[in-house]
Amino acid sequence: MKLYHSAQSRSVRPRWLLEELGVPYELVRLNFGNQEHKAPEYMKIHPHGAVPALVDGDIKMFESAAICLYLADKYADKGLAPKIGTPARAAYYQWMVYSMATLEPPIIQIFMNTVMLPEEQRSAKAVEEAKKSFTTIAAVLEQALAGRSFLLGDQFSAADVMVGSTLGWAQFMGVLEGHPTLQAYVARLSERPAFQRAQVD
Ligand SMILES: N[C@@H](CCC(=O)N[C@@H](CS)C(=O)NCC(=O)O)C(=O)O
Repeated sequence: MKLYHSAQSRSVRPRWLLEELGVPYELVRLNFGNQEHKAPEYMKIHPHGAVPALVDGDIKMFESAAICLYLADKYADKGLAPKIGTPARAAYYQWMVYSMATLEPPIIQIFMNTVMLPEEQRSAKAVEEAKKSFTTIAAVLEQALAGRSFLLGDQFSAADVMVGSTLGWAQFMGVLEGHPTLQAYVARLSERPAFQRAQVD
């Protein structure tokens, strides 16, 4: 199994999950500076030339959430995805999709307009709108995490990898200020040895 990765990118998500699962895999580091992610051979694996991508035998796939869903099910015995058809599984799907469809977009908008874009292209209005949207999302997540260690309760799951890593990105931009439950959640996740192993360059 090969995971295509670049440091401090979304490929940390499946890398973290693989470390939690404790299964063997090969980490293939792509050097963005050398445009290795746009090489024709790699574009056959990820047609957008982005990370992460996973190759597992005949399977090749991309999208961090999809890869995490696949891995957690492939190693179901490790208990990082609830059983299909259970209430916990419903919540698990909900948070997995929420991480990408609802939580990540305002964070991307803030990142683009405070870090990524050249200064003359940044929009303060876009940042303000995204922060407003994030405030609503943060309230929903704070309620979901009130009195519990993880999104599904006491049991850590792949949903925590997706939501937690995305919140970690928000924290990097200072957006978690005033959200102590979310800060504590990110801190709790950051203490996990598997999380720390996934950050090593
Ligand atoms: N929705 C995708 C986003 C993938 C993505 O945009 N990855 C970034 C790194 S965080 C990338 O590889 N960017 C390089 C590029 O698109 O050229 C996922 O979650 O896997």
